Amino acid sequence: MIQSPICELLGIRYPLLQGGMAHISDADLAAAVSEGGGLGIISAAAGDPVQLAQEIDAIRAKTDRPFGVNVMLRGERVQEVAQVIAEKRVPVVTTGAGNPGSFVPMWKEAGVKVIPVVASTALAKMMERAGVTAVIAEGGESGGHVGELTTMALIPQVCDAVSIPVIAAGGIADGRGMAAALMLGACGVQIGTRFLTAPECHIHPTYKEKVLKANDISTIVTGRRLGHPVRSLKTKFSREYAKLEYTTISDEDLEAFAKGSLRAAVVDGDEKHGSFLAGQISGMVTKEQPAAEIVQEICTEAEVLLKRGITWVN
Ligand code: TUI
Repeated sequence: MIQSPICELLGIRYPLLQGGMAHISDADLAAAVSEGGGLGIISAAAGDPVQLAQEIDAIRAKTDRPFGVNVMLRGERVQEVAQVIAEKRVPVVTTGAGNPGSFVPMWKEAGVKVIPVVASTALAKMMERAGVTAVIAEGGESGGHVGELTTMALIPQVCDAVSIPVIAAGGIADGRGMAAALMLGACGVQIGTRFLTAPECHIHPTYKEKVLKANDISTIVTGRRLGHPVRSLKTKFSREYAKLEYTTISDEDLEAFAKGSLRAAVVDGDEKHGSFLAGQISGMVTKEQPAAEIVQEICTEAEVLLKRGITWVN
């Protein structure tokens, strides 16, 4: 059994976190992951503090195990969302798409363990100085908002830069990826895309179908022009957006073109207007599988690989 320092730190059985996917990760998915021995994470990206409080109550009704809430720092009503997390004394908070520095003291005071997502060594070091519990270093293979570096390049550099635990994310879908991340110095992994096809993940069936049909070159990064690159599945919408970025369209019109696209994908399965966020490993997601089984399968696979080592090394 793989037991790393973050298991004890977070009170979990397996060092595997489920990504807090915007408009996707709810109490059902997060509870299933936490019950399976990982850390389930609810997304607060919808920016509705009342709904977040309900989701927190819902997961507490489903499981006694630890869970987390993810705050998308570019999202709406971030201050109120941050306050709900402190008031509800959520066990763990993860953050994405920015620097959560101003919220760290409030969360720490409330006993919330803070684990920011970083895409560079600079932010990782700043976060360590702010007193966070650990960092998630996320490579650009991931779905959604992406940084510039790959997981392969980012993880060892972040591990060298800080002394707190580093959790790897981006491009990890199975035990091979997990074992590799641990060899790079990470003490755990965060996985998003693989959970999209779990029965506890309530996205539109078209979204699931698109992930299941994806291959290695099915994703595209758009949004660089506006400073927030996002990886999604190639669709009519994402290809059109990619083209528009290189035209004289105004930033406002470009932004308006993508408004509501996450909900259009998740809720409506709308291929014309939807942004189906997914990582480069979508091609490795080939079946529907319960979330708890995913957690256990990945960790068992990694354990076997790490124990066996590489057979041609004497
Ligand atoms: O945040 C994510 N992934 C996301 S957020 C999201 S919602 C969204 N909706 C519409 C448009 C764009 C996004 C979907 N997926 N992952 C964590 C992550 N954080 N990846 C990269 C970063 C990051 C990048 C730069 C974190 C910090 C950072 O620092 C810059 C700064 O502000 O200092």
